[in-house]
Amino acid sequence: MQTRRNIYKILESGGSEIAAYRKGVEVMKARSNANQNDPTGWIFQANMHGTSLRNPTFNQFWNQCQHGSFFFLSWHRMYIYFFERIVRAASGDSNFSLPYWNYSERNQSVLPEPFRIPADSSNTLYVSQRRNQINQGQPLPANSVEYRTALSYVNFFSDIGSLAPSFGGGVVPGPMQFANPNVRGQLENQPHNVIHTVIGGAGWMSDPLLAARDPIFWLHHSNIDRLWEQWLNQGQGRSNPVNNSTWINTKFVFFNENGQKQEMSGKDILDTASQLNYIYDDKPMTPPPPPPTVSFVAPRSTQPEFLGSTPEGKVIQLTTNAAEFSISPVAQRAAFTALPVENQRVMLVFEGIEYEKPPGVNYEVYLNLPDDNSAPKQENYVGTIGLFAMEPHNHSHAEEHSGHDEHMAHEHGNHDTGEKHPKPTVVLEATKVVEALQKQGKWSGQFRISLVTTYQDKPLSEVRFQKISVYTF
Ligand SMILES: [Cu+2]
Repeated sequence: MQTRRNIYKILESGGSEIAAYRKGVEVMKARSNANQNDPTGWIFQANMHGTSLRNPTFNQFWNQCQHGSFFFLSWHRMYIYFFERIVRAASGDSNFSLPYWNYSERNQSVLPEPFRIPADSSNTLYVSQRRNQINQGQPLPANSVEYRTALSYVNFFSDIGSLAPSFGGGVVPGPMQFANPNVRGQLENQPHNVIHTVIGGAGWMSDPLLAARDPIFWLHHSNIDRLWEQWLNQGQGRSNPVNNSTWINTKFVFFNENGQKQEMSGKDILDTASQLNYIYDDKPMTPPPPPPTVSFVAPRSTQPEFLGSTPEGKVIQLTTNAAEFSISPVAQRAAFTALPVENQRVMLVFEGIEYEKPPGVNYEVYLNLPDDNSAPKQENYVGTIGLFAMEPHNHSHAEEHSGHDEHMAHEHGNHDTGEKHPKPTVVLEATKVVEALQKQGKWSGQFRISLVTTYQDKPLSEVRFQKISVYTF
């Protein structure tokens, strides 16, 4: 049995994982340099997640990553499982397990030192294509690492077309690299997407076509995989979608440490210990701290009740680091000022999100901030929209490339404005903020929604929302 350990514990108490990871990454990079089509090479493995490179023989194995659907967690579990085996063999350390980075612990929110220092090419775990603040050792912003809200959702998935939030994402009929019409799963949005963009800035981790080239990608996904285990361990009805035959039976293709093709499907990865021979060092775990909202089973098939939205047909275009929108509940729901009714939930829905290339920012969402120009207050914080893996990738426009070039500018999406792309939706729950404001007598029934980028930087590409709506369950 292999144990995936906390990277900070490894740094404190010693362990062979970091040296083995260095060695493994080095060997894998050398393989890519010798033969770019070696499936156990560093770049090939990253291409399996995403790439703008094209190769007639290998296209079928590349660009497989699953985002925006209920395959998000299962596909990434399979992906890092085979990667871990490849590193183990390449490193020559048969005990190697992929560490995880638990950035949500306050004293562990700095990018672990081996990934930052030395900050040059002698360090195979360092890449310069990250946000400067992160490589300089600044802690990740506190809001960005919030995971308890995601873990509070009991339902793994939501149905096609439903606006209901879920832990693991929306149902899709089959694999889709960017399942954009869907509502993002809560764990995928935050912390997963948010952390990608916080680390990446204008660099690799913000872009699904380059993200897996950063050695920290794999520790981030090891942590997301661990949070899936934590979610299950909380019980109270939480379970994997074992009755959904699409989720259980859809096969994905990977390569093992010998470069042999391997197929895997949902039914092969339900129990990490008995099926994949690994556990996390915090299992069995004590339940995580109480979530900010009580456990919630979103009604999967009933549609929530519409309360209001920004003007229909007026696309929101964001090029700034902050913006504000007002929404008045529709007339017949004026009684909404009496919220909260017991068990009523309030959801902010950001529909039809779109950009041409990764914007490298996230928008934090605040509700009804005071008009005094003070810094955004935590009691008004609803959640963060993680702007990752949402752009309308259109591979047919990319050129054929035979070589690999890490710094190659690549075509993002399709600039033919006439074409309609399916666009993703993010749902953030505002119930606790509405309740808190009401308790203080500050709730007017109006929704004033503020969007603020985490580092006060502007998006690298215009971010568009079809509209922002408010719904209640
Ligand atoms: Cu990811």
